[in-house]
Amino acid sequence: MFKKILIANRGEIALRVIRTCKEMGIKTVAVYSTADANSLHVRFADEAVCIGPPVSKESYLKIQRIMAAAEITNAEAIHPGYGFLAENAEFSRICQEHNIKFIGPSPEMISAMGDKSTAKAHMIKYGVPVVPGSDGNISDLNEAQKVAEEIGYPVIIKATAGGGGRGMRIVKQAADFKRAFDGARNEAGSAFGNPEVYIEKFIEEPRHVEIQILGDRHGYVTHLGERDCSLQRRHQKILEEAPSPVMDPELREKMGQAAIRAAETVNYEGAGTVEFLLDKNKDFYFMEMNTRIQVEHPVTEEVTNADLIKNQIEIAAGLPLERKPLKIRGHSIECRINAEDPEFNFRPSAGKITVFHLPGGHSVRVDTHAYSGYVVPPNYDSMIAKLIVSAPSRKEAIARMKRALEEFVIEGIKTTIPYHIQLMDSPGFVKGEFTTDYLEKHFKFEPNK
Ligand code: MV4
Repeated sequence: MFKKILIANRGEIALRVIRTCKEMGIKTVAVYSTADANSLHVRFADEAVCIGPPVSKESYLKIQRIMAAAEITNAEAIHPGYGFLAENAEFSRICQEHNIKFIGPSPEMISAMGDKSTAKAHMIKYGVPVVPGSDGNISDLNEAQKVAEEIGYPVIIKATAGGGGRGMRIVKQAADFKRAFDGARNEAGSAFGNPEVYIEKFIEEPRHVEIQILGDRHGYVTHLGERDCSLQRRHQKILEEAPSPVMDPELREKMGQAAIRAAETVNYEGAGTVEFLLDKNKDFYFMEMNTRIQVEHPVTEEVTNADLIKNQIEIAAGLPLERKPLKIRGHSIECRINAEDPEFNFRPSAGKITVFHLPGGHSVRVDTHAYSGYVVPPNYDSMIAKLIVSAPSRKEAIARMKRALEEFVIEGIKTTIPYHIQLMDSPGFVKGEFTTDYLEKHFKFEPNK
């Protein structure tokens, strides 16, 4: 096992990794920008190295500085968390070249799954269901229009290098195609340095259901059930839960086996997530594969009893996964608490937290790096806490979440807590009847309620 791990991240996920390392008897190295000098991940790590100024490009994204920090502290492995360098193939390769274990997949795997057309072609080859669409990327407008006609409108144009909805266009009718195609290619070109796009049938009002998988170096791949991540705003997840309210054991088995197949055929090593779109008829389609630990991993931990960070570290050290049948117990919900003002279109609300009182009690978990007196810097992601609850049933989990949200006191900045409190009473959410457009089309936050 590793004696020392460097965490190439900040905030709650850096703290999350440090906690598991401590429990495993592994020493930790934090890296931090000058904006994070007073952050808890710096305080709780055994050692800390300042790697630059607040702007991410000069600190958390600066590969040479992170490698230098690993070398001077003799770290044997690097955990990248999520975001920043977690899905950067070059970083994974540089770690390899320096004999530092990257706790995540190989550079080849990151590249293969990061390119959406390549990933989709792989899934087709191994019988994982995908949305009908073009055979790979299309750069010629006339050819693209022909394919769109064949598929039938509405269609969706997606950037192969895409993510977060950038370089993506929904096209309802042929008359709008040229504009959308040019727009998608331009946006993809400037956002990712790659203008290539592909075309798919647009699935209307789907759910976003993803399967957590783990693969070890010995060729064994298993899944830990699903998370329902349909509740999003502008491609930002707001609330996630496990299990999905629409899942049954048969569908879970089918989707789980599809995810395992997707990963097995590439000898996937580490923790990963296979995202699916689930339509009204409960047909599911591969969307993309994430080769990192995800923000919403705790809801899976709560219903399966796993420690996914421990799994990642053991897999990276070459240990075999324990082979045991999947057991899902109860229900878990995560609310993302962001430093944003829901009264003003979720505008960022950085600054000093004057009062920070955590909820507690039965089956309440809070993953956060914030505390009373903490200053939320304006430079990074606005998420300051994840409130995770579990209970025997979904109904009890919602009641517990509402109670915990009401206990949570954060003063000095605006947060999304009031938004979540109202969501707990929203009829569609309570019934478990919601799709990816629920928050933007069917739920309205009322500021003065
Ligand atoms: C789709 C889709 C409908 N049909 N693909 C959004 C981000 C990117 N990962 C893929 N996305 C979508 N792909 C087809 N063929 C709808 C979306 C989509 C979406 C997916 C999951 C969660 C929220 C979403 C919000 C808007 C669009």
